[in-house]
Amino acid sequence: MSDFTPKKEDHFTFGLWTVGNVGRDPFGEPVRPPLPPIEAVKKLSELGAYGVNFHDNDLVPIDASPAERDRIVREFRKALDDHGMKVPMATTNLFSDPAFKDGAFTSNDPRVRAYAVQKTMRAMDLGAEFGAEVYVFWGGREGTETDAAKDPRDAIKRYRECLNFLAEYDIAQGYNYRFAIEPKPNEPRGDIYLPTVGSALGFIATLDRPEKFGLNPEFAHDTMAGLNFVHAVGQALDAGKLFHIDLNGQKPGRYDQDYRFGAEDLKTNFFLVKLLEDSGYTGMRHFDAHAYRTEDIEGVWDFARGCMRTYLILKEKARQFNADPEIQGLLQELNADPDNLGNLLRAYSRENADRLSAMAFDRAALGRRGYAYERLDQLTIELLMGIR
Ligand code: GLT
Ligand code: MN
Ligand code: MN
Repeated sequence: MSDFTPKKEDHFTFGLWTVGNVGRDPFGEPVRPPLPPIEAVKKLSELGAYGVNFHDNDLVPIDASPAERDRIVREFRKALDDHGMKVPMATTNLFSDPAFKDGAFTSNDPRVRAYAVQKTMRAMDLGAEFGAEVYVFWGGREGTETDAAKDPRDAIKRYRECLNFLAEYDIAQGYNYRFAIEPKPNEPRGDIYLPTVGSALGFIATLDRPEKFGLNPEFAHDTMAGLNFVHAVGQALDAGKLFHIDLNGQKPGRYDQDYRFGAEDLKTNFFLVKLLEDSGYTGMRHFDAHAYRTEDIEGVWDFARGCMRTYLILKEKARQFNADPEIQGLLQELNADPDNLGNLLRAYSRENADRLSAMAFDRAALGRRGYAYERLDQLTIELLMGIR
């Protein structure tokens, strides 16, 4: 039984923008002072995190001179080295600047699209300087409020061209990034292109180098749309496309809340952690979330501690679930296949088709069967509540 203290090998990471979130919202001003990136590195390392991720401008202010940029990079690298922290992922801010109000890669203005690609090239250079291996594309502004403005086929075509261009840039520079697309259904745009994991998977298949592209799904983004995030992650894993993951907390049907990981819907989060652990996913466990707006800096560190601790507790619960004789017995019964029919369906052959055609099924018996999912779910709930 672990004491749930995070360790480097747990691969927990935080965006600089997460612990650095100042608590601004559409109705209110910041409630916390900006957190210097070097402070974030120091404290997160102390708490047991493996690394930090950043947008280009989280680290280097957008109008910094080359000399300023060099100084910031130098000091940040020293802080990483001093505290044994990594930068496994990097990304571009293609959403804050008013220039991106009609989108970045999908804007109707070709100058904006060109600037967005240039800004991304520079941010890729910066990430590569720190050894980032995953590069995230969150197209927060890639969307519309009115479809009068843009044919969705044009938007998707422009998106594709920009990502193809950047993939070639990556190869020419020898960076070898894995590109991870992060879907979101809406907010800040009325509707965002590539709203779900499934739509991103479909889009990736149309790119010039689909093998370079995968997913960075986020718990809050599927949950706010009422979707089942565990299923989405399962599909990404099945496709070999889970390159990265954003973990946080969210209630369905709300704005993007980005709460502490596990703060909402423990059961779904349990199945999520179990899926990640059972699948042998080796990527980062990235928390893309922030402290409640009520918090001061102490509350921010409580938040960061909580994300990691809850993950580790759920991981221990997953281990218990997999070792629980009653639960495993039920699962074995449920999946029993005395007639070896799973094999029959594994691959088409003339012989299998003939065998299947000749089979008689007792439909009434199939309909009478009870699956005992009530028992199974109650056992899961009791395990989660800590009495098993
Ligand atoms: C922003 C967004 C996140 C994305 C970040 C990466 S930026 O915080 O809400 O979901 O993952 O660009
Ligand atoms: Mn995210
Ligand atoms: Mn979010």
